[in-house]
Amino acid sequence: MSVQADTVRLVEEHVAIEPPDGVAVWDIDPYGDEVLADLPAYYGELRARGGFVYLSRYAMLACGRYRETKEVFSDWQRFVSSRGVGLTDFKLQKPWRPPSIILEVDPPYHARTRTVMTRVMSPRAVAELKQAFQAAADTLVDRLLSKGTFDAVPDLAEAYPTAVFPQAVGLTEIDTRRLIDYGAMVFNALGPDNALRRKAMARGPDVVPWIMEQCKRERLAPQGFGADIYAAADQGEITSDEAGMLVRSLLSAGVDTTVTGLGSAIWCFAGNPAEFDRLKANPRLALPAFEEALRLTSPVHSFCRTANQATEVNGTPIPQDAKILCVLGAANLDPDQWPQPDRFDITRRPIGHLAFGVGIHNCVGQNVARAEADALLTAIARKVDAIEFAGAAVWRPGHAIHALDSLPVTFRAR
Ligand code: OVV
Repeated sequence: MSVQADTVRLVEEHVAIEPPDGVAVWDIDPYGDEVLADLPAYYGELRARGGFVYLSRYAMLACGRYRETKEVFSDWQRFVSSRGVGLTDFKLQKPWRPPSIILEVDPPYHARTRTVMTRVMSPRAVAELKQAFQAAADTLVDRLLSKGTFDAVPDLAEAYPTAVFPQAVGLTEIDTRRLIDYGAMVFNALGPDNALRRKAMARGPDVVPWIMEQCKRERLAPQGFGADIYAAADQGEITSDEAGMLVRSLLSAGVDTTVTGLGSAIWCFAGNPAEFDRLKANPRLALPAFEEALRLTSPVHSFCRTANQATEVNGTPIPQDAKILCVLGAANLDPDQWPQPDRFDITRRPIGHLAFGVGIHNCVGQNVARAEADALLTAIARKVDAIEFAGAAVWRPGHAIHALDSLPVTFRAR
């Protein structure tokens, strides 16, 4: 029996490439506990080693400089998503669930599903939710102020999106735990079969059947993103099976991401009281502040692409079939792109950050995420005088998500 199941070279799930000429070989495990416990340190080391590094443990490439990461992410023809955006190459190994019909596909198929989702979460559609989002934010912030000291991960970051997003989708049964745990499965499935992935996947038998049930038309409210997706099926734009799969995408990507982004935004303000003072003085900075918190903390820290052909990026040869770990979190802190990258500056307006990705697969729900953040940070700016740490912030290891596990804070009323 192998006692080293977690330290063997895990390459059977994708094509093992040889290190290209001029690329540094790095024997780090980017999915190891030590790395995931301190991502910013790893980001800096990754960028320092070059535009690309060869991860010997996985026989694949990684990039973390802004220029290369953006180029790989921007070119869906050379760097495909249809072979999976995690370590598994769907050409070689069966994915753990039927692939997403929007994330894990390429053009031309991608355009059809993407068009539906773009319309369903258009600025106009999201604007209609603003009042409900603001009312829920005001109520939650009042409740948190009456508590005073609380853990901002469960009590704020998880509480807010799960109070507004499932309703926006039109779920008629809301199970916060299962929604959050499904996100943890989907994102941790992108990494190797290690203890972290197994722990998340262990929730599958309880969570997956429940999620799939909620995607059915008869389970969804007559109004909401879910109903709007099924309306596209009525128009013949997609099939009704595809509609169910797109609802699954909403539930895959819409909960843990916003939970994480909002929690990390509060962490940014707790650590930067002068920036919180600027937000209080001008609550209209709520959105630019959220954008900056996304750049600084990158809720989705990494996604992979697969090179569908031999090519070259900024002088580095890329072998055909290479998996490339694109470390968005590292690109968002690249000093060649961002002056004083580690500074939280709510007026920076970090146009071009990669926290929502870039290219044809960039986050289709970003208007919804921004609407949630705008409502919540606006409520906080109006009602809260100070945000103080009430204990140590603890980060949670994740194969793709960079999230807080615990954030004890005190809200002082204005
Ligand atoms: C993890 C993730 C991100 C974006 C979309 C999806 C999943 C999906 O299931 O479509």
